[in-house]
Amino acid sequence: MKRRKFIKLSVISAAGLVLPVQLEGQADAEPLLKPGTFVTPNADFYVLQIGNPAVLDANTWRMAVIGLVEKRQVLGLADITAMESVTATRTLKCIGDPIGTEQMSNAEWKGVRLRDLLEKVGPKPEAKVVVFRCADDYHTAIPLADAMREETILAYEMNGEPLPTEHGFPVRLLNPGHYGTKNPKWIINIQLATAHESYWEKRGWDPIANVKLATMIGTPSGGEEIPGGKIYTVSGAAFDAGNHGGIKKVEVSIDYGQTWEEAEIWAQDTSLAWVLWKWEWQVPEKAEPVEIYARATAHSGLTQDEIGIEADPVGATGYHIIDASVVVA
Ligand SMILES: Nc1nc2c(c(=O)[nH]1)N[C@H]1C(S)=C(S)[C@@H](COP(=O)(O)O)O[C@H]1N2
Ligand SMILES: [Mo]
Repeated sequence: MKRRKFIKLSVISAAGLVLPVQLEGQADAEPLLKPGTFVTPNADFYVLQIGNPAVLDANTWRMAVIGLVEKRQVLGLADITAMESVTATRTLKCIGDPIGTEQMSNAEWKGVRLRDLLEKVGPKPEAKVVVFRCADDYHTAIPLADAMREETILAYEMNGEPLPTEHGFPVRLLNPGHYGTKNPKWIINIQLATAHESYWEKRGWDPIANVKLATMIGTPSGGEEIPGGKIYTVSGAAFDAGNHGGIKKVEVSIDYGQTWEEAEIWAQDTSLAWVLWKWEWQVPEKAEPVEIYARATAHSGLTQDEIGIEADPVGATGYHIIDASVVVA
């Protein structure tokens, strides 16, 4: 067997406990990621935060918008839901997620444009960042220019329901192009400022947190036995959060990256959502171990590299590789 030229990624990170989902290891099982699971149900959406979820009461919740503004405001939930709403499909991914694990999910969100709210308060010219303080003592900041983008949303609904407690009820930020760290939940205070050092930056993580181009294999999972002599559907997701123009193609290799087969993209939305892909493999009738590689190419022309980096501190890169074995009855 050819040795893989691959640096093993570490699997534990400070920005999140990695809790791998237990999969049924059936070779003939339905793919884990398929068009029917393009939108992750709320109950299956990954959950990650520094402590316990904050439990807030919609009736008493207030959000102050303060700092370098012309006219500070204190808003209740009714003030926000009365504003013009937008809906969008958005994928969230944790910066601490080693490529291919489970800290990535996709939902349909409803909310308001953050810029509509910021225009109400009028940022002063010296304001450079928008700081979000949260009920669990988490805090993070984003550049004012990012906050003013049309796609930056304060969300209050997720898949047609009020934001579930664990996903930030009553209001969270959806900040396109950026890992979960820059998508604060349970927001209670928004402050315009000149600079801010955020919770995870103080602990060494990237203050920018741009999502990296990555592909994950959902099926098969590691160690699975794949029956030889049949067609097997390899499938997964790819995502660049729009940072490289969106996913152009996904390829799979079963010969350690010597040759690549193009996968079919069978579910997609804008580049701010993941794409789901599949590749029908005619499995040889020969019992042997196999390593399945997957990589994506973005519209910018960037193709993922085999050699990866660990998640800490800027987010993981490199191929997702699944070790499995072909079995013959
Ligand atoms: N208030 C608050 N918001 C937070 C966090 C947190 O600890 N507290 N964690 C962030 C991180 S690291 C991630 S990956 C996402 C996860 O969002 P989810 O739990 O809705 O999937 O929330 C982000 N927003
Ligand atoms: Mo995260």
